[in-house]
Amino acid sequence: MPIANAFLSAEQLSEPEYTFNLKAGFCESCFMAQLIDTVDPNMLFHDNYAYFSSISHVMDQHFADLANTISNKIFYDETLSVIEIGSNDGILLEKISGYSSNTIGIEPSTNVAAVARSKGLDVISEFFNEDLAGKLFAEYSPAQLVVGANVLCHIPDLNELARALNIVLEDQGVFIFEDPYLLDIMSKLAYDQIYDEHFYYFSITSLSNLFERHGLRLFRIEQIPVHGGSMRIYGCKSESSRSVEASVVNQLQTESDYGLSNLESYVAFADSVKKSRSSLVDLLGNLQNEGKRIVGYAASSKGTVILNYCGVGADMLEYVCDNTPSKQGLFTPGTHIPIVSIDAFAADYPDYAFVLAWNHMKEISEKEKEFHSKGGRFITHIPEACII
Ligand code: DWN
Ligand code: SAH
Repeated sequence: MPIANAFLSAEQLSEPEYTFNLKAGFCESCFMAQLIDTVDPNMLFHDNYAYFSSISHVMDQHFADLANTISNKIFYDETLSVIEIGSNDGILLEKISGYSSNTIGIEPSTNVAAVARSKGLDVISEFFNEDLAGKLFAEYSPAQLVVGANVLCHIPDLNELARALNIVLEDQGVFIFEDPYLLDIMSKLAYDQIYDEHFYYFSITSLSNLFERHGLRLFRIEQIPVHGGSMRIYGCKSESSRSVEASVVNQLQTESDYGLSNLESYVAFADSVKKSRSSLVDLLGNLQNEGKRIVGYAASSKGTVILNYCGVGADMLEYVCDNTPSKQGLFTPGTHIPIVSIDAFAADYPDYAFVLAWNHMKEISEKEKEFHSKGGRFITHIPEACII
């Protein structure tokens, strides 16, 4: 599998592409689902990171709501700092800064961090780790909150991450993370969440085990609909005065009932993924045989997984359109399909658009009413291959 966000220029098409063995495993001791072979984070998060969080209106509203929740329910001392890990182009950091003047973003991908800085935000371009935690503690006040969206699963050494949290957090401080949720991935067959940047696929069971090893604990969880099904976790130091809420206990039971701690559940998932691939390939192949024009919609990281795993290439999809200006003019990793603007899509509608960011289906279909009204149809593979 190529690196999911390593989109290629025309010149790079003739050069060899870096690939790695994409394999997910499951630990029968701590119940963590994770990648077996991993890619060095420096190859993933750098000065040309392809994903700009602010491309989605729905995500913008989601983060406005999160900032509001944080300021109402979590902040307890305005002299303490607030740290956001993986602040990207500042989509959440900017909103939190509206409620706290002592806010700092940590973002190793320098190109997206530069966008956040251009909004006047304070961002350190480094990986969050134990070393940086020590520096933050020395230079800023202890943290009343460490928050991160879609970043915890991007950090290969979670034991170090937990140690770093212990360093920066004030004794009553809170951490909040939201990431794709394993139970959603398994129940929706969202195997495209499995790629290089996502080192882990979290359950409340595996996260509780991780944090308990480090004198930390979860006290609240909330299931949220973004990115196809995510979990927001609230945690604190073990000795904090916050009591564990029913949401945590109930979810542990739900996971146990589902069989998230049993290897058989993962073997069954792997079988279902293979069937999902076959039905998608059949659907696309039949449409192609009927002479239909099919394109991809959204050059997402997940799209790289679907296209490469299912063997869907430039012979099947005319192009992939995407609203990120810096992706346009490039080619998809591994499959080398040209990426064009949404304007190019609108200028000459195809018969079908295969949505490679199914998590944004609602937002995309609302934007593309005209495509639909002119007879165009979307294809999705989640939870099963179908035309909508
Ligand atoms: O975890 C991660 C999430 C938060 O973002 C990262 N590892 C990388 C990235 O994953 P992704 O690339 O799969 O993210 P999305 O948000 O599912 O994909 C968005 C892509 O879709 C972007 O390239 C923009 C495009 N898009 C579009 O063309 N029109 C998105 C929307 C909402 C649209 O209306
Ligand atoms: N929080 C944003 C961005 C998610 S993409 C959102 O939800 O939309 C993941 C981001 O985490 C990238 O911008 C990446 O550069 C950053 N990241 C990866 N590893 C990190 C680490 N160790 N510390 C801080 N940020 C990291």
